[in-house]
Amino acid sequence: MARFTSFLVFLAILSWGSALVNRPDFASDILFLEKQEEPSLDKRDDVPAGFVASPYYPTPKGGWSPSWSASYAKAHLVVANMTLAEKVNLTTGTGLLMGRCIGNTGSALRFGIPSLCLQDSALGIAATDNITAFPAGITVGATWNKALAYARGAAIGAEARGKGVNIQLGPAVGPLGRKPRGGRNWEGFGADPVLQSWGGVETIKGIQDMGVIATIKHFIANEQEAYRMDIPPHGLMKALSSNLDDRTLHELYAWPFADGIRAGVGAVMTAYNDVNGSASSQNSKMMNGILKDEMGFQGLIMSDWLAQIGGVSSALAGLDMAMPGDGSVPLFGVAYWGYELSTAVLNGTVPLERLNDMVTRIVATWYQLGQDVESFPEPNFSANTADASGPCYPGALFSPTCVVNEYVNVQANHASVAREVAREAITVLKNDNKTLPLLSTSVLRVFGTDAQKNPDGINSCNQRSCNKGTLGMGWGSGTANYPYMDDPLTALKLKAANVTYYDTDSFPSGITAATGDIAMVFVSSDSGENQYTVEGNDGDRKSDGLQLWHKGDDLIKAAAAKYATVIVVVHTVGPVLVEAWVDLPSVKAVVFAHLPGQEAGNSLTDVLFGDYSPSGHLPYSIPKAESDYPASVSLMGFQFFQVQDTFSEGLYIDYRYLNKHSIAPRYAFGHGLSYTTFSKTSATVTAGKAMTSAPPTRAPKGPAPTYSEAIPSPAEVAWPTGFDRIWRYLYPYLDNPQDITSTKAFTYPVGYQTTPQPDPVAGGDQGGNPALWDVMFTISVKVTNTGTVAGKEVVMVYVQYPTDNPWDTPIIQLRAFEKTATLAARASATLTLEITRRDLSIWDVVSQNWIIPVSSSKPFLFWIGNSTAGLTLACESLSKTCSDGRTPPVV
Ligand SMILES: *[C@@H]1O[C@H](CO)[C@@H](O)[C@H](O)[C@H]1NC(C)=O
Ligand SMILES: *[C@@H]1O[C@H](CO)[C@@H](O)[C@H](O)[C@H]1NC(C)=O
Ligand SMILES: *[C@@H]1O[C@H](CO)[C@@H](O)[C@H](O)[C@H]1NC(C)=O
Ligand SMILES: *[C@@H]1O[C@H](CO)[C@@H](O)[C@H](O)[C@H]1NC(C)=O
Ligand SMILES: *[C@@H]1O[C@H](CO)[C@@H](O)[C@H](O)[C@H]1NC(C)=O
Ligand SMILES: *[C@@H]1O[C@H](CO)[C@@H](O)[C@H](O)[C@H]1NC(C)=O
Ligand SMILES: *[C@@H]1O[C@H](CO)[C@@H](O)[C@H](O)[C@H]1NC(C)=O
Ligand SMILES: *[C@@H]1O[C@H](CO)[C@@H](O)[C@H](O)[C@H]1NC(C)=O
Ligand SMILES: CC(=O)N[C@H]1CO[C@H](CO)[C@@H](O)[C@@H]1O
Repeated sequence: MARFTSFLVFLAILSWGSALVNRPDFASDILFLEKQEEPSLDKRDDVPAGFVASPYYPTPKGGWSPSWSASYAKAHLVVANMTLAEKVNLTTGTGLLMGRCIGNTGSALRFGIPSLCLQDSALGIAATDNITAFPAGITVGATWNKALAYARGAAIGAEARGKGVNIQLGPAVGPLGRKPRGGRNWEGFGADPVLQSWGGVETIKGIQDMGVIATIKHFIANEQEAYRMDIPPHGLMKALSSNLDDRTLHELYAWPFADGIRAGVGAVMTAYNDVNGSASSQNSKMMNGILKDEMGFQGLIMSDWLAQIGGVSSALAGLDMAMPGDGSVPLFGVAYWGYELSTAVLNGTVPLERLNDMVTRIVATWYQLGQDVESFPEPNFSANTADASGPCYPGALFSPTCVVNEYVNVQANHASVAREVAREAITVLKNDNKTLPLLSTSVLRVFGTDAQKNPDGINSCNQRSCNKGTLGMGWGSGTANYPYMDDPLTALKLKAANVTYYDTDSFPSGITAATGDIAMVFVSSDSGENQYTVEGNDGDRKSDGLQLWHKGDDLIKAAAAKYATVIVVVHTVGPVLVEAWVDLPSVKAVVFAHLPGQEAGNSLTDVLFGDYSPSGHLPYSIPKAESDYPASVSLMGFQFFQVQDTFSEGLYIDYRYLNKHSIAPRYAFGHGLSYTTFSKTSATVTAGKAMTSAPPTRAPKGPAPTYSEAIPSPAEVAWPTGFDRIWRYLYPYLDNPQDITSTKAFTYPVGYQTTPQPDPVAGGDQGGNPALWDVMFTISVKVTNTGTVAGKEVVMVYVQYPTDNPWDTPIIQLRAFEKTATLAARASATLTLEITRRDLSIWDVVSQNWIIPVSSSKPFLFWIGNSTAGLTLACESLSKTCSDGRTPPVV
């Protein structure tokens, strides 16, 4: 119980109050409001006018996608022979702290299916030892390197497997980064759906190639931390409602999920927030409709931890796995599923067909990832303690003792992958007079507590919930323990002979700067998950905003007043404002190192001293003022009953908004300097599939497994004789199952039906209609290193719609990118980039389909560059010609 976190205790105590209140059982407010007898605290406010939480029933069954048919065939045989208890076991977690992992399902050992181990995080194996603390997602985004994203994913997958993790809880592609202050943006890859998609897809492929189930999360529109849950610390309020329109949902927030599903991701995790007033864990439109029908998702949907707020409602809306199993109050042995799901099946309220689909999806995913092999380890670590032995079930009052930690070292050579990602993410925003790279003879005066490891211990703050020492990751569940921290100061001392460190965030008095001395100032901006408030920031960057923490602006200004040459190194979760100092004459260089994880030091000096030319590019824009963003992306404060967060900016986030309003950013999305220069020549565009406004008609769904629908015998969920039960552990069993009868007809949600919906036109296979990924245009461009040192260049393609496009659409949108290998001076390489049907389409809410605004007279323009700024080279869709020297489409 050593790591029994304060959060959990806090949660258990405070949520007792809300436990006394029943939870809504239906998937939408509108429906829920009809249940007059429910206590008023459960009432959700109406969503703003114009938003609807429409019902979508029943849950489409999994198993019809050809790429999953072998796994579903195996699952079918097994599930057909399972008892009700075995089925319920696999759908429900055993309870918080009721097993070694963050989440543990019940088992079905008769079929060789163990308790499945679910473990955070998106950047490594959380809460354990002998692992690698990889750079965060935002750092991967800044590399713009798909191969590196894959390598990191594969390394995370290998570590998960080595520890016996069945389901890794990453990658995070939601939040998308709509709100620059949002607390968990850094777990994802950047404030653009295409960049976010690639990060997610390559991570999924990497993890799953190691036989570990990846989890894409958090579905969906989870864009701020405060008020995200309808439990404490925010009192007895409903979780906030993200209210967004269908087109914005499709073109921004759901886009990376569609790609992740197309890549075959095994699991999706819901968000805490409501969407249009209906909780994500029981939103039938989102789970049944969008994920399972339109996107053809074949795997399992799990709740975020304690995000489930109703049993029957979540089952009918498409949830497949309840995590960690507990109902609204953890650690009391109370659940919405487990024994309650057994009841709901026996009394006929939840159709057995739905339970069979849940279990088939879970078992098929287990087969799909090849986890039925002997060699897949059982968990050999504990997320609950660092001790070798301890209670097997720390959440129980009395627990047997187990060997819980075997300290298996799973690091292999992953430190080099981590270092490569951290290095390639390093983004040089400014480098006047070639101040960088430094020489080993440079005299360095280093300022800022961020330059060296946390003196209290690198893991001294629970889930990194402090900003002390080098900032390698944000805080919360999206973290991992550092096995070590290679900090910048140590690395600088290895490279330069004359380094003096001032371990302070306020500029020391009495400093004299000798001619030629270089001041290097380390500053940071942190954020994380809402269960911790760090220096006034409750997850989101509430108190510090987009300013540097610890008065970093003042430290830089003071250094700039003394030294002729100042280099600023920023460790940050997202955009920070640099206006206070960036134009000071002595601030010669600005380097964003993002969140490098354990490899913060040598990865930085690799670039600072010129062993590698920088090739990181910003995964977001840096504006001149926070007011340059739309007001609707500010953090939402308290509102009675429920916070209504309306996405009124629609498609216009980050550069899409700045461009629309001709607001020049300080540093554009994609900006990043190199020690060399590149030219882009010989651009060509060739047409692929013929342009038609609508995609070819989808194929109908194939068959899914079917089972007997007879309600099982109550005896299947009776306690086995002589069963040694653990108090508070969640079981599928009932004391008197034979007594369960359907006493009154169940009032199903409005819109509930058991007849399948017609196949959505936009669906067809995993991700959607396969034709959406047809290549419509192929662009190629020759990149030449025109400078004197080796380096890598990123080529981005931004699509501009025809000028007669009737839909209000952002001026330019990133649609493809590629990065060269290292190019020696004067060397060149030709990159090929593909533009798909979806890349040219808008989501038409009327036809519920992706439509290309085909024009016979006005072309699509494909802008080729390395950021949104200074685009002058473009290819045209109609003439198939490319030309340089054009007027940039945006400032
Ligand atoms: C939310 O409401 C908007 C506006 O009516 C609608 O376009 C959208 O489809 C709704 N989303 C969901 C998930 O119900
Ligand atoms: C399921 O039961 C049938 C007969 O009832 C048997 O033939 C089959 O092998 C069983 N399958 C498994 C996986 O146990
Ligand atoms: C359900 O899972 C638990 C372990 O979590 C196990 O003890 C029990 O035997 C399982 N029940 C069945 C019917 O397999
Ligand atoms: C069936 O059981 C579930 C779970 O206890 C309950 O929510 C539901 O109301 C019950 N249905 C009927 C008709 O009693
Ligand atoms: C890593 O594992 C070894 C045993 O192989 C153990 O001695 C060591 O304490 C572990 N490291 C940590 C940080 O727990
Ligand atoms: C670069 O250095 C030259 C002289 O060494 C100086 O005139 C110029 O202002 C410097 N430029 C910047 C941007 O610092
Ligand atoms: C470091 O540089 C300073 C000049 O800034 C010089 O006075 C000092 O002697 C140097 N120290 C060493 C060890 O070279
Ligand atoms: C970015 O593109 C511009 C224009 O082609 C080029 O001059 C510059 O060298 C490129 N910069 C980087 C860092 O690749
Ligand atoms: C309990 C268990 O299965 N422990 C395993 C943990 O992983 C190591 C290495 O794969 C195995 O040797 C242990 O048996």
